[in-house]
Amino acid sequence: MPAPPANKRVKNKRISRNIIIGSEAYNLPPVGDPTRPKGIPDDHTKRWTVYVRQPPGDPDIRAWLNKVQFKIFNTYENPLRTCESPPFEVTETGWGGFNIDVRLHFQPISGEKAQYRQHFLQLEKYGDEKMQAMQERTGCVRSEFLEVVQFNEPTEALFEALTSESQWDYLTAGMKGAKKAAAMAVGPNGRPKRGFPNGERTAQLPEKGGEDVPFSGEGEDALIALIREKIGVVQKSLEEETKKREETEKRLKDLRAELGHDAAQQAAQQASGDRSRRR
Ligand code: SLL
Repeated sequence: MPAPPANKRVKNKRISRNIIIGSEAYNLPPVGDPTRPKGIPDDHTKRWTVYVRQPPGDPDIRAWLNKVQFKIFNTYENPLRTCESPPFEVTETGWGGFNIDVRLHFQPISGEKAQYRQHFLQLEKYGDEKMQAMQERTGCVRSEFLEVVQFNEPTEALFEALTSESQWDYLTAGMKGAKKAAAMAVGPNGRPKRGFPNGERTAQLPEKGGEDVPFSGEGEDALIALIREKIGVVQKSLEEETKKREETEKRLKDLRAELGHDAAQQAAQQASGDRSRRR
């Protein structure tokens, strides 16, 4: 099968993906503390990481995301940091928060231009008392936002990638044997997967059924045979009923004829009686 073209678009389709854009910051041990890492400027009080991640269990971000650039504060060395592959993150040390430009570059098959997001690097505690107590206890300040990326009328190649079962392969990548087989038998929605075991999508039913395979060619044949048998039963009883109806109709006709004859006589008698009484 040739690869779908990267310029043809799938009309009236929109596919969305969620990503998490966030940062986490930890206090550095103070200057003079033997555990403070060497080579960090004295005025730096935090170590932080800014990142783009996929929500756990979501389809593979790599299906559509090619690379991420983080534009950090311009006093840093090489402030435009490029991550060509996961993890899409930058770790640095510093003393203050600032806005970070996040540039999302899509896979070439998508034919999409880069998109921009912003994330404020939050270093200080924030939120309600309970939240700040937690930040104090763990020594970690985290700030995360869910971002949605929408693909309107994606290219055929991107559509293929965003609908492919292989987007979940990463979930079973580390598994082996029975565990992997069990995990692969169900899709991300917990239902048995459609298609062939090699992940090829198809409307074709698998030949044989099984515990995890409720619909199969075998099952379909059995169902057709059952339906044919029941059609036969219905046909037979229809014939019987038709015969009964014909018999009943015939009896009714005979009875009417008989009754008609009697009724006519009766009416005639009554009429003559009436006449005799009037006289
Ligand atoms: C702003 N909040 O947005 C201020 C500036 C800059 C923080 C914050 C160290 C940088 C370095 C650092 O943490 N800078 O060492 O280059 O205007």
